[in-house]
Amino acid sequence: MQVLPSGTHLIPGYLDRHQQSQILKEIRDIVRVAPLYQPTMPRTGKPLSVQMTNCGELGWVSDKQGGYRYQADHPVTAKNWPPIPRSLTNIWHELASGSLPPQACLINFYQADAKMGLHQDKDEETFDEPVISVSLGDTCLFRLGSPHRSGRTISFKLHSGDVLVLSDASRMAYHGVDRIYPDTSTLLKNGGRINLTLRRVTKAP
Ligand code: MD3
Ligand code: FE
Repeated sequence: MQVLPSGTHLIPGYLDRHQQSQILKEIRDIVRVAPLYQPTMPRTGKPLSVQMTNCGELGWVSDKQGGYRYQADHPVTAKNWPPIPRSLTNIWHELASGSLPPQACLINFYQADAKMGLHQDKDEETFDEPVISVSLGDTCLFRLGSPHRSGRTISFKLHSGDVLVLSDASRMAYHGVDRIYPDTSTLLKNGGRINLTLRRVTKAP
């Protein structure tokens, strides 16, 4: 068995198939009003391979001009993000007990060739609360390091229904998605992987 860095809690199969389908249906409703878009890198304008949208009062966005940031509106439609479904806020309160409710839920969609380079999540004003990640659809190879870019990393798979909680030391850990394993889940009709990350963004008032 693999030892995860302190503050990392992986809960394999936290969501059963019925719960996964229910959440997927809610995500499809969200994507209908807040369509997936292709974010681009700050300065270079190079597209990320992952398509994104959000729900919640704030959403994470990135483009050439404005860089990485949180904002209340969709960058293409200019409409406010739809609310985070109860099914997801419930998971947050089950696993991040005592935290205020999540403000942001980033929805990442990976097709077979998409990946996410090693990075830290540091666009939030506060790092005191955990980040909670929900995986749906095809399996991925996830890589988790330390708060130092050159630190050692461990790799493990994330399967549909797995939930990962990153708190304390692991909240600032470098992490990324090295690859998607196509056709490893039947949850999404046309394949691919969805990752949902629930976060607090602003400092408590
Ligand atoms: C470790 N997403 O959206 S989720 C991201 O699978 C992101 O889509 C990946 O990295 C994905 O920023 C990984 C697991 C995850 C999320 C946030 C973390 C791991 C984390 C924050 C700190 C440390
Ligand atoms: Fe991240």
